[in-house]
Amino acid sequence: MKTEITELLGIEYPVLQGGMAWVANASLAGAVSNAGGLGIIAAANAPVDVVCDEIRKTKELTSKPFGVNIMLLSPFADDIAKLVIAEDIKVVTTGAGLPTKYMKEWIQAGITVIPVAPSCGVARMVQRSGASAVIAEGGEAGGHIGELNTMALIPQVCDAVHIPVIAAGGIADGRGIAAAFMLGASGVQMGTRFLVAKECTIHRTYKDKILASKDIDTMTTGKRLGHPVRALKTPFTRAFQKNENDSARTIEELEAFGAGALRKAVISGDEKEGCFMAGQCCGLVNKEQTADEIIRELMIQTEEALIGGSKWVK
Ligand code: TUI
Repeated sequence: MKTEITELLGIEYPVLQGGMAWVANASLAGAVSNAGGLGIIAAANAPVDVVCDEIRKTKELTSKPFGVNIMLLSPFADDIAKLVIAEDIKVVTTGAGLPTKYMKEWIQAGITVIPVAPSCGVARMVQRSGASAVIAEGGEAGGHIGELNTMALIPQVCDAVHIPVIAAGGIADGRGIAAAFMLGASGVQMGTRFLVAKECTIHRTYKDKILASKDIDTMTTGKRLGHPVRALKTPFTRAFQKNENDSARTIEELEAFGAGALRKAVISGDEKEGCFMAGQCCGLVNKEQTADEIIRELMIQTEEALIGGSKWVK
């Protein structure tokens, strides 16, 4: 499948794997890249040496292109920004903020920069600072999200910028990919579907919860902190919501309550204190497959949906 995105990134299929914090490591990224998509390592809140290790491991696992996602709220973002240049990383995606101050140096180093934008304004800003493409992520996505949903966001971002648009948020199968193309995107980014990839090393409980989840099983918390996060409904997210609605709780108390919760879900499958981030499409994710099987199935379904769509045309 050839699109502006496969050409830009030198990959076979227009599928990027989300840069999921604590989840997207060398094992997953290497497998997705080997399957013809773009595997992405998440720098998350990790220090440079940890991210560097994952980069080196990924280089051993695949000779195909892969990317690094920089979470801009990370205390180590400045260091990771330098690391991607030193390690000759070809593709950088960013999330949770504006990467403006790093753009010049990255572009000079020949890096293809693809920031996440939750709105047209942010998409225009990153285009102006030299982004090669933009990931327009709707609020159906798991993790830290913006306000708009994918269906409304994608066509508006496509109209707002001239760089290629990658759709994210709520996409888990070929119908979603075909729909994203219809809205004007030339690629997709998927996170939740890859949580249950065989090469994804998250705790067994996290995978089982995704496999068992249905449409209404996610919720958002953290609006009061200025960074809403979508995750599976669990005792933790319900307790967080209760604290958030309690005006006696300070921002600091809330931050402390949430600290480390994603790690607890990923590493120890802790159902009481873990935050199991997931998108609204979790109900579509019902089986474990290798990254290769996932991407092959997605591409067959996408082709079927795109060809099938012509039945509406007289
Ligand atoms: O970044 C994500 N998803 C994430 S990051 C993350 S780690 C985290 N955990 C707890 C709290 C905060 C972060 C878990 N999931 N997706 C991409 C994304 N970027 N979503 C929204 C944005 C975004 C928001 C504002 C991008 C740019 C932006 O710019 C405007 C501004 O004011 O900075």
